[in-house]
Amino acid sequence: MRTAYIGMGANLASWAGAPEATLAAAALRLESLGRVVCRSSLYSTAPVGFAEQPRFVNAVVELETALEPRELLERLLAIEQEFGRDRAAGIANGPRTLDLDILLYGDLEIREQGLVIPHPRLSERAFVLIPLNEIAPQAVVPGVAKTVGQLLTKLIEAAKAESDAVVPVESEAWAAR
Ligand code: PH2
Ligand code: MG
Ligand code: MG
Repeated sequence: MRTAYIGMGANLASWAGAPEATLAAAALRLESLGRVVCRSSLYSTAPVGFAEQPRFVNAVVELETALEPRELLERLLAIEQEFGRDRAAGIANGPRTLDLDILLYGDLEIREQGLVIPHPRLSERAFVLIPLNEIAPQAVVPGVAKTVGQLLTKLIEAAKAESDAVVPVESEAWAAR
């Protein structure tokens, strides 16, 4: 048995309903792949990578599974399809009814065609790290040898450093009154 963390995302309605309802129904379907040990809260998140699309709902679940990574991936893709995911029609990073990504799979590092674990953009994505940190702050991310909590702290620091929305202004005239 291995512990895998599965990232879930949706920003289009499916037959199950709005993205929240899709994620709830899909989390139940994940029970067919192992044991869903815990689930993060749901988060409404700004789209990353392609801005002109609806906000996403994201969550992460912890799955204890006996499936090998490749088999797990195939089964996740099949569940995406059950919920109406049409990869052929979709644009990269574009809107989707359901996205299920393997974020971590035990302490394994895999780099194969179509299967990269840990998820290659895990460290840059707050919509992944925040829900993952909620349920597994101590999980170690192989390859970078940092915990999820440490990666989130780093991401927050980097975001603060880059943000120019509100920055202090040094002014002698202002200081002199
Ligand atoms: N997924 C993407 C691209 N951009 N943005 C948010 N907020 N949430 C996602 O799940 C997401 C995204 C590609 O998988
Ligand atoms: Mg994804
Ligand atoms: Mg995906």
